[in-house]
Amino acid sequence: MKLVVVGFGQCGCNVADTFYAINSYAKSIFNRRIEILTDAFAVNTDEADLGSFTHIPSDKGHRILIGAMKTFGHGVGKINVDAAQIIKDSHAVVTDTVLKSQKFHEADAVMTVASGGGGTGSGTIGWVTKEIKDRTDKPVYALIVLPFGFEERGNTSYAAMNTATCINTVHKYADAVFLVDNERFRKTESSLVENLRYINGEIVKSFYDLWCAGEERNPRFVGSKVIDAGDIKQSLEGITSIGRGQVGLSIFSRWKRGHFRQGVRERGSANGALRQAENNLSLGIEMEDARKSLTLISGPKEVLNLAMLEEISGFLQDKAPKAVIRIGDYPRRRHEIAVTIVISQLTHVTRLEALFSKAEELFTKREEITAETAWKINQLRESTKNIPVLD
Ligand SMILES: Nc1nc2c(ncn2[C@@H]2O[C@H](COP(=O)(O)OP(=O)(O)OP(=O)(O)O)[C@@H](O)[C@H]2O)c(=O)[nH]1
Ligand SMILES: [Mg+2]
Repeated sequence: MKLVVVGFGQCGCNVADTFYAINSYAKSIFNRRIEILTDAFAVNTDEADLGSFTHIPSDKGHRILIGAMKTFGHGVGKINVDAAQIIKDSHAVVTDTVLKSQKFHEADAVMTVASGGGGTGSGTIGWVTKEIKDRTDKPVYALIVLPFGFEERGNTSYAAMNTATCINTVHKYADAVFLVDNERFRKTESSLVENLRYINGEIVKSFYDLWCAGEERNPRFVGSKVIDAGDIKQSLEGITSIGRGQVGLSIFSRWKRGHFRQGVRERGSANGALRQAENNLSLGIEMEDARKSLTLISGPKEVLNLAMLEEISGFLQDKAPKAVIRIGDYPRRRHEIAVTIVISQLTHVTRLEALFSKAEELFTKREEITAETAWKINQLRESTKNIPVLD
């Protein structure tokens, strides 16, 4: 499956940049020689942020600065309402650039990416998602990054309020909304920069085999149950989570193949990768709330067998009895078994419900705080009304 990726705000641009990098890796003659992106774009109100990543080409057709007349290139400082206004005035620049990009016709879908917690990304992604959706037949998938837990604390957390309004908007227009919860990937001992780099890597890695599988042209690596763009489109709808797990195979395994114990070991590895994928899901969910699921198992051709697919399919049917289950294989990897799972059309997500109710509480509180602040400032002015001002 080939995508056009458009990142908004700092987080969105960083993730889009990581997608760009993995596409270059996939295309390399030393690797898969597969193209999974037709192009990638970065959109921001902050000029400095647009210069802070490395892979997306640095011409102004790929790194798009919006709202310069209003922000002077300095961002919107978490106020997503301002960003939403800016994109309403300048959305044509972004949408035209994406739709007129050279290989747009080759793309199977568009992916828009932003964090929920910032101002620019969360305020602009919804409008552009809507515009692209209105002007093309291709599906548009949004990827929203949820804030770390600490960012949502307090009575004035923009992170919670912005994320809630962002998801509410994007959910209305996108065909599917991938949610990635920063909190699920956090490494307490590492710096913030390392955390973000690690999370962006994990996000992009989890899509890698999935996008590659249907683009594979070398018959040696084409699965017997191929997952192509059609399967992926049918499997994605509404709130969606993705996860990936991988278990290494012993370097001696190819010589022991055929022995009954080796078969058991390999099935164990597939099982381990599946459990890891479940644990690594980008959003904490209950699988029974899903109505669609897609699984891709990737490993050496001789290792992938029907019994493995059957076992994984049985596991998913037990866990998500109301979901349509699609499963496929991709005989690509040599030294490991990797499993990617996509859980979609979720009907209930505790994390999201908690976030919406927290945001609602914060919006009410913010009105109270604004009214109280105005009253107190007025009082302060009153108390100085008999003191002369040096005009
Ligand atoms: N996973 C991940 N999260 C990020 C990254 N950068 C920022 N975040 C998260 O995104 C939120 C902040 O949003 P940003 O993307 O920095 O904000 P923005 O869209 O640029 O908006 P403004 O700077 O307010 O104009 C916080 O919740 C951060 O934890 C990143 O590279 N990766
Ligand atoms: Mg920013």
